[in-house]
Amino acid sequence: MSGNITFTMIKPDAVRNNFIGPILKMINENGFRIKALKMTHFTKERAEAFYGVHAGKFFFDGLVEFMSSGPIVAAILEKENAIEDYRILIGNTNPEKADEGTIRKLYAESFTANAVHGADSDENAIREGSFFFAEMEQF
Ligand code: IDP
Ligand code: MG
Repeated sequence: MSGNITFTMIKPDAVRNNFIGPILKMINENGFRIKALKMTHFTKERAEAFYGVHAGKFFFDGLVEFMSSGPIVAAILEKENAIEDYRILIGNTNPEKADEGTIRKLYAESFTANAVHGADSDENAIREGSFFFAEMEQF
C-alpha cells in the first residue's frame, strides 16, 4: 500500500482533442480529489529533464518532441492508495493494450500520445510534482 498522493499530467494530445473536461471528470468520479491543478507548457529542456530516466531509449526524442508540442495540464491527486489506483485508472502505457474503460483506452491517440501521465511511486510523485508545484511538500 502506497501513500495517498499521486502526480498526473493531461498530455498535449488530450488537451488538443478537448479531453481536459472528460478526463478530470473521470478522475473525480473514481474517488480522487484534485489538490493542485495547472495548465502549462513544457519546454524541450524541461521535458528532457522530466523524462531523464528514459534518455537514450528509442522513443525518447519523439516523447520529448511530443510533450513540448502544446499545453499540458499538471495535477496533484489525493486518494487512499493513490499511485496504484491511478495507474489502474489510466491503463496500459500502450493504449492498444489498455483495458476497456481506462483513460488511455478512451482518450489516447497512440503509444507516445497516450493522453495522460501517472507517477509510478511515492518518490516519483514528489519529484515530478515539484516540477510544477512549489508547494509540493504541503501535500
Ligand atoms: P508510463 O507513462 O505508462 O509510466 P513509461 O514507460 O514511463 O510509461 O514511458 C513514459 C512515456 O513514454 C509513455 O507514457 C509514452 O508516452 C512513452 N513511451 C514509452 N514506451 C514507449 C514505446 O515503446 N513507444 C512509444 N512511446 C513510448
Ligand atoms: Mg512512467
